Amino acid sequence: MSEHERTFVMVKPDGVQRGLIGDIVSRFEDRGLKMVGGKFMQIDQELAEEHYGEHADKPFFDGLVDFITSGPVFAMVWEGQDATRQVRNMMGETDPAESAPGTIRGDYGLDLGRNVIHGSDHEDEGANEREIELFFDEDELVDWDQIDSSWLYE
Ligand code: D4T
Repeated sequence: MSEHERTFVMVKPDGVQRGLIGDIVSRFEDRGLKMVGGKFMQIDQELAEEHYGEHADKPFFDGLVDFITSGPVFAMVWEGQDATRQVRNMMGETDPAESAPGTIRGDYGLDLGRNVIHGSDHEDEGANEREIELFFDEDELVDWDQIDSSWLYE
C-alpha cells in the first residue's frame, strides 16, 4: 500500500461557519496524514454542478448546490497510506444521524443536508484524481517530507 495515496477532502460551508476547520485539520494531522494542498475558496455554480454531477437527477440536487455555494469552503488534499478509506472512516456515514460518536459527522452533525465535510468516495475509483484536478492546479500541490515519517511507517 502506498504512503503517497492522495485524497480530496473539503470542509463544507456549515463546517466553516461553525469554526470547525482547525479541529478537522488537527484530526487528520494527529492521525499521521500529511496535507499537500489547502485552499480557502468560494465554490461557484458551475464548479458545484460539476462536482455533484452524479446527483444531477436527484431531488436533493438543487438544495445541495445552493448549500455548497452558500459560503466559503476549505478544500484540501491529504496524503498517506490508505488515505481515502481512512479519511472516509474518520468522517462517518453520509448521514450524521447514523454516524458513530468519535467520527467527524458523528461529533458535529445532526442533519443529512448539513454534514460538515466531504471526502472522495473510496469505492469510486478515479474519484480522488477527478476531484483533486477539479479543485487544484498541479502547482498548488506541494511535495514535502515529513520529518517523523519513519515513526509513522514501518
Ligand atoms: P459528500 O459527497 O458530500 O462527501 O457525501 P457522501 O459521499 O458521503 O454522500 P453522497 O455523495 O451520497 O451525497 C452527497 C451529498 O448530498 C447530501 N444528500 C445526500 C442530501 O442532502 N440528501 C440525500 O438524500 C442524500 C443521499 C449529503 C451529501
